[in-house]
Amino acid sequence: MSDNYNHLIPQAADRFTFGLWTVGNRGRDPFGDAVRPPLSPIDAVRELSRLGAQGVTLHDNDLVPMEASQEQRNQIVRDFKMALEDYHMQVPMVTVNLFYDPVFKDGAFTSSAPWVRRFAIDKAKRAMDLGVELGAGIFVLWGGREGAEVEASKDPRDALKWYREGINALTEHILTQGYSMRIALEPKPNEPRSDIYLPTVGSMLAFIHTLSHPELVGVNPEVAHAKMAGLNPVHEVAQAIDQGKLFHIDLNDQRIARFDQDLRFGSDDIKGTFYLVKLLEDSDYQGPRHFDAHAYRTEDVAGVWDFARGSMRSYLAYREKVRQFYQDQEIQGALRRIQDLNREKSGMEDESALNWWRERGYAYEELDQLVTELLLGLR
Ligand code: GLT
Ligand code: MN
Ligand code: MN
Repeated sequence: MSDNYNHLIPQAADRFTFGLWTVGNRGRDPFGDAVRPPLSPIDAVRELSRLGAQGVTLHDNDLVPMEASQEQRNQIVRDFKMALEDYHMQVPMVTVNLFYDPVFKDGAFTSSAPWVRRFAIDKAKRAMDLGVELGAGIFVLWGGREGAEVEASKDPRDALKWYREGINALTEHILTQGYSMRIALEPKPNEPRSDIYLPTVGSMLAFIHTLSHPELVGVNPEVAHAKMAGLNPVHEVAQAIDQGKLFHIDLNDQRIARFDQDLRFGSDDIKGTFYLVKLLEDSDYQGPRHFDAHAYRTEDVAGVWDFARGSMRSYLAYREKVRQFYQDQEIQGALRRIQDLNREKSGMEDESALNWWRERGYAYEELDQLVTELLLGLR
């Protein structure tokens, strides 16, 4: 993919990041085994740096195996930090894996068992410590196992109370340790649980206001998760921005009414992606553009790097389309005409004004066609 489009070459200032688990995804699915070899965190850092990413993100166990001794852990972290320095890469966000180990099969923070809840909270605190050591300012929490299949097994009000206690323990940890870290909760409606608690951005935002330190907690919306819930990711992200709660974002793509696909960003829903990039670029969101997706299972190692390169390149291409949207005379003219019409009859309250508003057309067909043609490369 070589060309003369310099604006499609990622720069550190674009703040592109990838989870170690994304490029490290080995293509396992519920029906088939791994199709790609393991990728070491240091190799991921080197390759992503070469491709123009600004950083990587990780779960505690993407870097430090669950069974590592304290000594092994320290050595792994030392080597990793050296690689970050060598390749000028950052770790703006870390998260904790509270879903893989069978101990969490009926939930972590929302487990009915106090022992499991305590274990989950301690593990999350240690992941935060690791994050601080790596320079991360954001701690993402995706409660993948916080859900249920058998509603009779626990009262959802208890689950929410325990969830709240868990997050409160983490903000307490931030404050007692003096960390400058904020938490971003990531909603998802289902998978791997039948129903996951707090399934949308809206429910997370309402929950955040019940916490003891809501100022330390925001959201990490994911495009695919909103689509799985049948929602419009642009509106989900807009609501987070409106509340000052967009702390982080997971970029990918998803077809509706499908399993959790984690498709490459911007690869499926071209119009939806355009409006999401437009929203992010129009807003004052300064955080990372974090890709949480993976290469198709058909791909070998080379395909993984095509996936990573394509994710960033597409973001920049969409961003370029946003620039063209603002420079396009016809699009801007159509928008101006619409705004002018919206100001019609102001001050008039008679029957004729009422009828004018009833009968008027909004000319959105013309506007939408212009945007469609812009995205199709006809403009
Ligand atoms: C997992 C999930 C993602 C979360 C990651 C963070 S892990 O792959 O599907 O949406 O963001 O825990
Ligand atoms: Mn995610
Ligand atoms: Mn996901």
